[in-house]
Amino acid sequence: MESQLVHYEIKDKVAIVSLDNPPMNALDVPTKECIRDVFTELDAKRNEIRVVILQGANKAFAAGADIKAFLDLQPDTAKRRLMRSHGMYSVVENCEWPVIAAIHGYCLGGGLELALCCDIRYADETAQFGFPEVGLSIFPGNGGTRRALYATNLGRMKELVYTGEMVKADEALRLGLIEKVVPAGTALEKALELAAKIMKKGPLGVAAAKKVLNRTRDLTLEQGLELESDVWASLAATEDMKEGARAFIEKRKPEYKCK
Ligand code: CO8
Repeated sequence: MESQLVHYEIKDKVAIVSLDNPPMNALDVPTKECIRDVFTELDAKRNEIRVVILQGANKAFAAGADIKAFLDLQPDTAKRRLMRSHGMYSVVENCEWPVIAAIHGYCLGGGLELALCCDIRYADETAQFGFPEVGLSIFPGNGGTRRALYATNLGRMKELVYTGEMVKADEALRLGLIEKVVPAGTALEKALELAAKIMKKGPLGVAAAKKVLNRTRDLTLEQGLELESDVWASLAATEDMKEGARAFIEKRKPEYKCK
C-alpha cells in the first residue's frame, strides 16, 4: 500500500512500515488511520510475512500526537478520538507477527506509546524518549499509562510523566523502555538482523508465544496458565511442531511450512 503518510515494502518476508508525516511524523488523525489501514492490510497478507519493522522516515520516529489539533477538542470529541486511537494502537500490538520498532530521533508522547505497542524496540544513539504531555497540561492518553508499566516500574514512569523530561537512548534502555541501543543510523539494519534470527525459528511457535506473552500479562496466574496450555496444545495439531521434533531427532535443519 502506498499512502503519503505511511508506506511499506515487503522484502524477504519482512514488512518494513515507515511513518512519513514530515517533519516529525506527528500522529494526526489521517496518519493514525493510515497506520491502522496498513497493519490491517498486512494482516491480510500475513502468509507473505513473518516479521514487521516499524520506523519513522524523516527526522524522528514520531514526536507524538498532533498538538495543532488540540485547540478544537471538547470532552466528547476527545473521548471519541482517544477511543479510535486505542483501536489503532491495538491493531499494531495485536499484529500476528512480531513487530520491531527501529527508532531514531524523537520518540515522544503518542510516538513512544506507539513504540510500546511493538514487541521489541531497538533505538539508535540519536533517539530521545519522553512523555512531554504535562507540558501541555495533559498526560499520556494513548495507552501509555498502562503499556509503559509492562516495560518499566511505576516510580520511573511517574518521574518521566510528571517532569515531561526527555531521556537519551542509554537511559531509556536502563529504564526498560527499549531493548537495545545501536550506533547512529543503524536501527533498521539491526532490526533486520533481529528479524532474520526470529525468522529462522518456527513461525507458528513465535506467533503463539506472542499471543500468550501479550495476553497473559493482564490475567491472573491461573487464567494465564490456562491460556498458555490451550495455545501450546493447539500447536500439537500443526505439521510444523512435528517437523521441529523430527528435524531435531534426525539432526538436520527444520523446514517449516507454517501449517
Ligand atoms: N504535533 C504537531 N506538530 C509538531 C509536533 C507535534 N507533536 N512536534 C513537532 N511538530 C512540528 C512543529 O510545530 C514544527 O512545525 P513548524 O515548522 O510548522 O513550526 C516542526 O514540527 C518542527 O518542530 P520544532 O521546530 O519544534 O523542532 P525542534 O527540533 O526545535 O523540536 C521537538 C523538536 C522537541 C520534537 C519539539 O517539536 C516538541 O517538543 N514537539 C512536541 C512534542 C510533544 O509534546 N509531544 C506530545 C504530544 S501529546 C501526545 O502525544 C499524547 C496525546 C494523547 C492523545 C490525544 C488524542 C486526542
